[in-house]
Amino acid sequence: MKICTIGLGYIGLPTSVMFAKHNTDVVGIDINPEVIESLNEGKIHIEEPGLQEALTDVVRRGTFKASLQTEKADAFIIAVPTPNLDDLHKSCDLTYVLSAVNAAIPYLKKGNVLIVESTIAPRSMDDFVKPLLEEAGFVVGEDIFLVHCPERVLPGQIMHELIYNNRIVGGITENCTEAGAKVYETFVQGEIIRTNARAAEMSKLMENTFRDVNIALANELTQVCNELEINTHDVIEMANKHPRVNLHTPGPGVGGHCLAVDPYFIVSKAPDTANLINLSRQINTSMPSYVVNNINKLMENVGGKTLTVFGLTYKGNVDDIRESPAIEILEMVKAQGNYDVRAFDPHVKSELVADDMEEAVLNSDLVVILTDHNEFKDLEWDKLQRMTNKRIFDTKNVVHRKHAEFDYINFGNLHY
Ligand code: SAJ
Repeated sequence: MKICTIGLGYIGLPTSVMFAKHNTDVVGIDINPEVIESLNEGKIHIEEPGLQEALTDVVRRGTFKASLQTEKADAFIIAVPTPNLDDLHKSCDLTYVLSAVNAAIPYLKKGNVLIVESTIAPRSMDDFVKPLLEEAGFVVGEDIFLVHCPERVLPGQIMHELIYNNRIVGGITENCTEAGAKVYETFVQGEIIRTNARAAEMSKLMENTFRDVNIALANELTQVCNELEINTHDVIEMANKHPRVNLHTPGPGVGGHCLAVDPYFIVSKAPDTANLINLSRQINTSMPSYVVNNINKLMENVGGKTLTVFGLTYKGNVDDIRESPAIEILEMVKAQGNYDVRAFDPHVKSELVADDMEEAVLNSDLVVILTDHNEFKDLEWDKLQRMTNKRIFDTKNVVHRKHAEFDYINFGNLHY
């Protein structure tokens, strides 16, 4: 089998490499010439455990190559971004998906499978993708097998989850579903769940929406607890001892290209009905302001002038800053103009961050932890000794080992 993947980002590249590892010929397409060049030299352009070794192997074996130019194949897999549009309900922008489908069409032949892995709004396959193939003269379900197979892997664990997670395969027709399932049987060891395209679209969106709504509940709980002087984390720990309760973890907001995006795809398709989903988004997007208000209070009562932000990525142990609440908080405190603001993140290489921890905290009045990197769990306290005011504000409840000299303020149990 030969596979042509379109889009070599966080999902498309690991997926391509995984197929290539399992004796499939893969050509990966991307519009970025630098990405193509680097991949053909065997170098990855994103951080993901296990990916570099796997790429080196498949480039050496010649089962993977990257190219700017689409090629004929047996199956085409589209894994391009689907951002939010800048409209009232932040609906799903299908531009990249539809242009990838258009790029594949001239190379399609009878019997090919066309799979969309990108996260898309409900009904996108039926209402937008299928018509493009029909306009090109194909009968879907007879000539071309059209499938939505949403990616559901967790950044940081992609190489493992690609193999062991269950996979939802939703075809336009039953023939399509079967053809799609065969493609993934190449390496998937989880269950391959067969369904239709619409249910596959909605199921993927609801997985992330479930998490977003539950995080909103935890974030609301924190604010209520802080108002009533109750320790949120104690409450969560106790409540979660109940066999049917699973309260999520509060934090400075919800980031990444999934949870902060996907719920809007549902809201925009059913704006008068999806009320809880919409409200949860509002609660989670208000968290950066809540954090900044608390930073201001903490700085005010020591007359603080210098602030250090620890962690800019949207979650721990990744290098991804997309939709990161930490970046939003950094921008908000900078825009206020009240403090000299520094940032430190061992996973981010950018002019935004200081080179090392000691330099970032020199004369600082407050360190605010915004990301649960391992480096912050076990803080190297000796590197923080040159702070002016030794105060740590931990919005992720991440610091395991405390230090008697430092005033430790937990987000779920605020004191000023
Ligand atoms: N977060 C909290 N509290 C929590 C859990 C997470 O504040 O209790 C925050 C994180 O800090 C982060 C955001 O939520 O800012 C999202 O993090 P995440 O780890 O929940 O999710 P993602 O975006 O890295 O990956 C999710 C995964 N979905 C689910 O776990 C249901 C992944 O399986 C999906 O493949 C991915 O979205 C996607 O591509 O849709």
